[in-house]
Amino acid sequence: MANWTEIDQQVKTWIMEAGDSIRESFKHSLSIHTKSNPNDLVTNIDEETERFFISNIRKAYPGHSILGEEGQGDDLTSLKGIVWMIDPIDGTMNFVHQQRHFAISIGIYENGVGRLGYVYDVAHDELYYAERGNGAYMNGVRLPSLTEVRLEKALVAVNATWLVKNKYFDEKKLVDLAIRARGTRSYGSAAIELAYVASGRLDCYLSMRLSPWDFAAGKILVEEVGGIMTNLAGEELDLLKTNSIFAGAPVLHGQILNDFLVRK
Ligand code: 2AM
Ligand code: CA
Ligand code: CA
Ligand code: CA
Repeated sequence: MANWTEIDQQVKTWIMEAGDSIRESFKHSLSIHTKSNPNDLVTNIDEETERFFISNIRKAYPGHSILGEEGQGDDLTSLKGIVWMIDPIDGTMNFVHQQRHFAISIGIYENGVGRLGYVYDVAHDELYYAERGNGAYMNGVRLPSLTEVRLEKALVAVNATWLVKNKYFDEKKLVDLAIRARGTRSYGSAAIELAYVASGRLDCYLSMRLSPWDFAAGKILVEEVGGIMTNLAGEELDLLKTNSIFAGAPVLHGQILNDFLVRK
C-alpha cells in the first residue's frame, strides 16, 4: 500500500525546491530550442526541472512509473501501478516571454485513478493540490465545491487559435459559445487554466489537443471540487493519449456540450 501522506509531503518539498530553482533562473539567460514547430518551445530549465523530479522519484519510489513531457520518463503502454505524470513547465511560451503564467504540473495515478494532483504557479507562488477523497486546496486553504452559473454569467477559457479555422474542431461552434458567454480568457497554461476552473476563477476550459501531462493534475483538482472533465464529445479521457479537453461544473458542462459542442 502506498503511503499517500508521505508521498504528498515529499512532492510538496520537491515542488518548492524546483520552484526556487526556476525563480533563480530568471537571473540567467535561457537556452531555447523548438520541438514540433517554430512556436513549440523548450528550454534548458524545462529539461533540468524534469530531470530533477525524475531522478528524485526514481530514488525514492523505484517501483513507480513516470510519464514526462521532455522524454526522460518511461515509455508507457499501460496505467497499471503507480504512474507519475509530469509537466516540468506547463506554459513554456509564457515562461520564455513573460516569466509568469507557467506551472509545474504533477498528477499521480494508481491503476488509472487519480490520487494526488499538483499545479504550482511558480511566479505567483500558488500551489493548487488535491488528494482524491480529501478535497482540493490552494496554499493550504480548502477550495469549496464548484457552484453552477448560467452561460450568460460564465467566464469561458479558450485559446484564440481555436476560434479561427483549424483542423481539430468546427470553430463556428466555439464562436457561438464565445458570443453567448459573459467573457472569454486565455492564459496559455492548460494546468493553470484547469486549476482556475477548480478554484472558480474560470467557469470552464476547452482545448483541442492536450497530452496527459498537461491535464493529469488538473483533472484530479477539478473532480475533487465536483467538476466534470471529458473530451469535447463528452467522453472519458484517455490518459495514455492526446485528448481534447472540456472541464467545468456539471450542469454548465452538460449545457455547453448539448447546445454547442455536439450539436449538428
Ligand atoms: P507546454 O507549455 O507545456 O508545451 C498552451 O500552449 C498550452 O497548450 C500549454 O499548456 C502547452 O503546454 C500546451 N501544449 C500542448 N501541446 C502543445 C504544442 N505542441 N505546442 C505548444 N503548446 C502545447
Ligand atoms: Ca511543451
Ligand atoms: Ca504542457
Ligand atoms: Ca511543458
